[in-house]
Amino acid sequence: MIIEGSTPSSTRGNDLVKSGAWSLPRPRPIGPPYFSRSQISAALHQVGVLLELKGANPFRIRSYQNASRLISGLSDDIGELVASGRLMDLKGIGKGLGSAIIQAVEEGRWAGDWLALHDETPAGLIEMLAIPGLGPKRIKMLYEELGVDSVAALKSSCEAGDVAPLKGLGEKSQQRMSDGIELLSRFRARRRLNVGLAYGEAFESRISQIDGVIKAQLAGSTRRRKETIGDLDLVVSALPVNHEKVSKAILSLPGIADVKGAGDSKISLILEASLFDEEFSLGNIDDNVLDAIGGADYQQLEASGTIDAQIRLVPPEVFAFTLAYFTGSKEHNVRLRQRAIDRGLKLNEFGLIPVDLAGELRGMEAAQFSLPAQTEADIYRHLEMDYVVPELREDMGEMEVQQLPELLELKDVKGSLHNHTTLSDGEATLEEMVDAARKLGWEWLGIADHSQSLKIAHGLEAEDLLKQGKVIKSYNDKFSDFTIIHGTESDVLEGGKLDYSDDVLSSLDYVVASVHAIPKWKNRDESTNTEELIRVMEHPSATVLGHPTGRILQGRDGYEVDMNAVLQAMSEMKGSKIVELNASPYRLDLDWRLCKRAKELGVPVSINPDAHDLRGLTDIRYGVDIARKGWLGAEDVLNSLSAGDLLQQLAN
Ligand code: DGT
Ligand code: CA
Ligand code: ZN
Repeated sequence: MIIEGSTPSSTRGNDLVKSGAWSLPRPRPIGPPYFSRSQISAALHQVGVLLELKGANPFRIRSYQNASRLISGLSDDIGELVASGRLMDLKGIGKGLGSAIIQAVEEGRWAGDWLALHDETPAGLIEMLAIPGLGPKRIKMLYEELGVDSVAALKSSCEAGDVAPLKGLGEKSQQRMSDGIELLSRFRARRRLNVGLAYGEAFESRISQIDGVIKAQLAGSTRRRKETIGDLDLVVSALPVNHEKVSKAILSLPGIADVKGAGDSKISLILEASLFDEEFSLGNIDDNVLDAIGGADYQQLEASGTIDAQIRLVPPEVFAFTLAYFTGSKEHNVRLRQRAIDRGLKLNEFGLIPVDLAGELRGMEAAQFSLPAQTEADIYRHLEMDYVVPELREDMGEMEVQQLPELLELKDVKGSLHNHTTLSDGEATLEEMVDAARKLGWEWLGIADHSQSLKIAHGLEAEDLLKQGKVIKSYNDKFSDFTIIHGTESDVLEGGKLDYSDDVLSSLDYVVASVHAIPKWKNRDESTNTEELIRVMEHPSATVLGHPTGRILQGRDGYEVDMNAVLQAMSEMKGSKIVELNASPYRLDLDWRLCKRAKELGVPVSINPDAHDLRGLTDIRYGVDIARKGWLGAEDVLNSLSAGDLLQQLAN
């Protein structure tokens, strides 16, 4: 079955071109109005840009740009504006443009010349519009002067140095284009967990509310809480009689930039940020991090970004099997299938089928003989093993271990150590941070502002740090139900030394030692870095190793370091040496694969949002996700301790 209106609106057939936000919006199946105000505005904007690419009359281009702005700034409902005839009265909406809008809103069809404009523009030029900082004028010039007609062609031209000599450009523009292409390809390949979860959870919730849907659940790498996400996978359960209706309703949800395919049981979509009720925002990004991920160009990409989603629509009795299959990981599934084979069973996305009953039958036909499973736990039970939570399904030992660990939960968290205030580069005061931490239900909060040598982050002079200590002490004297714990994020200096004198350092409750001279560390070999990190942690005052590799996800790799050796050395040092799991979704450093190692070595983990504002504290959730993925339980992390127990451990 092909669902009406589901043919991909981009018919150019180039899989590399994620046209996404760059096709004219698709009409909602139920109308009029067939389009929303923001869709009409977006379409006008697109037509303006395409006209510019084509080199149309500047007045004509401007009339589309102005109309787009005008419509997006209106507060009236577009349907009413059209129905009442008031649209044509608006200053700036000419006759031709106005009737095109009316046709779209009332009939769900875009004007023929708008569609033609899309079809006659080379796909590669549209693709190039996604490169941050590159507009239609320059694309047109590159096309005319150099014959550049795709992102790949532009990349080669930049590499060959053909772009710089063009009029009005130069080495700097050429470099900027190169960087933009690199940023775009990185951005398109994978997205960070927080972005995947934001889109995935919003879409899951919208689908759950559709009439006829029994259950909708996010699967794939997002459900397994991988640090980055390729695409979203969702499994939806509904009675077969409702499948057609549910499919149609899914396709009419807001936030769908494009439909790549839609069939009886599988829908393939591109989602965009209009999925969210409120404007999509990831909040403030720490300057240092923003720099590593592409600065303003990155913010532009994120705002207009899209993410692919695969949806499987299945009958309720198959749901648990399909969910398990599409949750993966592939490696975990391979192990499960082998376990099934060993028991004379065949496991697939449709069921767990006794081989002797199904014979030669395949797919859903064979599935009628499946063992029943209401939930995934039933599947594991049939395979004679304990339920494995999604985070652990990576074939990292979960199939062999006698007993799976009881994992940390968000509700176990009583506080976190590494957070900033306005004294260094934070956006909230100490009092505001404490208030927010109390609201999260925490019992204590660690403040570790930057140290004096880190000038760009307004590191504190020793004197100010000590003053901060006095303020904290008087707070703690006043309140008995909440404790502020005083530390510093001491910059690691030349030769593996810590910032501040030993006297100052030993007056604090704890010291987070963090490397910020990333370029220098990236220019050195692994053994030098490893030795230096070990030397840092040997300092009697060094308690927590902050963001241990300095990586920025989707931005830069960390410096080379043998973390196994560092953790091993830390486990043998005198006193309590702690490794940070930085919970910022841009870092998630310590890597989850190494959390398990820290646990085996008995090195406690401190999960830290590294919050620079109030919202930043809530990043703790990603840290908990990654800690779970790394097999950590409440007993393996400092965050679950009471303030008293924590202070005692830190005093060791
Ligand atoms: P991603 O999207 O790259 O972040 O990672 P996943 O894990 O979401 O992978 P994806 O989207 O390719 O597929 C979702 C799940 O579906 C995957 O974790 C396991 C299952 N799956 C997909 N393709 C295969 C396959 O060829 N064989 C097996 N055994 N499982 C597959
Ligand atoms: Ca996926
Ligand atoms: Zn830091």
